[in-house]
Amino acid sequence: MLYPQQTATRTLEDLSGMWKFRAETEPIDATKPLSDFVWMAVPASFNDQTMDQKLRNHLGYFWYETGFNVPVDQLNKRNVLRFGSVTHNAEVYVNGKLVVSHTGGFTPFEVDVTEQLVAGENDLKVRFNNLLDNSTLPSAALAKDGDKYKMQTRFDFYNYSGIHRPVRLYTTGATYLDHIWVNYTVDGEVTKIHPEIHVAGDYVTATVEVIDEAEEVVANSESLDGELTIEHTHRWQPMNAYLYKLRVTLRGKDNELLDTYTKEFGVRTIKVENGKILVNEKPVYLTGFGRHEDSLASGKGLNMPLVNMDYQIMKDMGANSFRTSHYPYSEESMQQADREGFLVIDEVPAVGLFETFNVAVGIDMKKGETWKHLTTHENHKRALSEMIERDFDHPSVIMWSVANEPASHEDGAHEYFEEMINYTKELDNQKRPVTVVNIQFADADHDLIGDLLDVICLNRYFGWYIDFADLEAAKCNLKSELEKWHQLYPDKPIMFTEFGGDTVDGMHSLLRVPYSEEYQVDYYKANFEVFDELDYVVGEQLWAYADFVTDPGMIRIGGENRKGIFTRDRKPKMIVHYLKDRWTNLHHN
Ligand code: GCB
Repeated sequence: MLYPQQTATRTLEDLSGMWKFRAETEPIDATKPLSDFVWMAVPASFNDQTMDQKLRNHLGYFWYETGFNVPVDQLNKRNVLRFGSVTHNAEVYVNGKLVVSHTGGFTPFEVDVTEQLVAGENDLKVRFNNLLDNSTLPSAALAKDGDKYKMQTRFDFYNYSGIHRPVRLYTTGATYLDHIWVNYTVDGEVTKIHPEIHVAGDYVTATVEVIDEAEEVVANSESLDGELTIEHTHRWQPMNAYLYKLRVTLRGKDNELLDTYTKEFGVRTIKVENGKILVNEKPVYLTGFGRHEDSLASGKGLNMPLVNMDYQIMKDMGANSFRTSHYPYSEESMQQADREGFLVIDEVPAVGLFETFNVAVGIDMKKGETWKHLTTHENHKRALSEMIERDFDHPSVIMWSVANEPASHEDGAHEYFEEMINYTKELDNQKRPVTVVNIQFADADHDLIGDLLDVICLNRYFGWYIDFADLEAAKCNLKSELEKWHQLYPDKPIMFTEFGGDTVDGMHSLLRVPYSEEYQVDYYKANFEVFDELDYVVGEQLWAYADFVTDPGMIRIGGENRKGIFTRDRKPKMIVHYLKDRWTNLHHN
């Protein structure tokens, strides 16, 4: 599936706007206009657009409705309806008829609706749910009490839902391109490209061109499976991006133009060797954050001005990377990450694969039987393949994260992840490194899957959930755990994908107590002191970039996780200035 594009052969219409919306509190007939609705902006989460608390917190099914007009000429084309994402589970109805269902809240899906469309006004309805259970990604415990759902999520962010990313109607001819992957190998300056291109329908001739940033055609081929060579390659470098375009054109009899599509890509290598992550054969040290798609009013909905602002803030601070914790981010933000040169760890929504998980990590949890009780296999594989299909050509993606903090210390974890990691490696022709982000419970003494990973990625909270307010003990324990990991896997790089402590902006303390901005500074300095002594530590991604909304909870002040180094509205906490200084003076890269 390609990102929708207006080209000489394709039209594109964005159906964003104000749609009708309601909860399914009674049976709804898809052939009738929606009654008792409220207005909702699309794309966005529905939750924070309403003052109706019952609606905000409703668990179950919901409906959206909109109308759109189709000119009579457009009916001669192939019409495709495409959703950037619907969280978590969607059924789409066009003029009353079910046209597609999709499971998984963070990847795109599309459907050919040509048969269902009429000239003039058409009706579009989307039924979705915000329910998660033992089979879904993310994971939750779901029960039903009469006709009421009860859900206990196993993750630490608010379960925003709805149509989160753009809804578009695009057209193609009967012959169209529907998959392009730019496979390449690069040796010095010379890049050999063997694109993987799928076409539906018949064509007579094809051209494939590689275009550089000066809009010069630097390689071309007259067949879809021909080799293309860039003689003097301009590599895509971390924080110094360079993007090529691959333009594919199909023609029919009499040279008639059938389809044309242009896809951006970058040329870089990525490899793990001798305890280092190498980009373009050079070791990189990752600086940056775990983040969330989370903003005022939009919830988890696409908010490009904020994405852009965040990228500029991160660049200014000397951050060169982030993880898409805990789900694939929007296509638009990935495209922009390519252009800025960020190094991205791309994560599937496999968060909460830990049966007895509780947000209050300090609470002693008994060992569960996660791998006996979860039935996520099928959904996990689908989420991996949809993420890789979508994100394959992003040069920014340097590693796949197959899960965040699963119960990797429980029996059955090795079998489960061996299967998922092998599957990921089979799908990715680029053979990027693969990781599973490790939880503190599954420390070096208990984890069962470290041997499967290319990079050991640790989420550690010494000085917060463990050794609270005791940074001396935190440093000792952190160091001794790191030494154990290194002993176990001396050739594997180790990086931090999370570390942090809740900090209330504006709270100051001469005693530098936890929750104050002073403690956050001390906490990070203590962690950095340990990292800086160990050359096998190859990266530091703080938790988190900004405060974000969670379920209400005793340790979630104001319904937010406050570990951000910025508040939710991007006010800097004290640590920001220290970090900028550290990262802009780091000589690791
Ligand atoms: C974690 C999770 C993250 C939480 C964080 C916290 O380990 O991966 O989703 O938000 O801890 O702040 O507790």
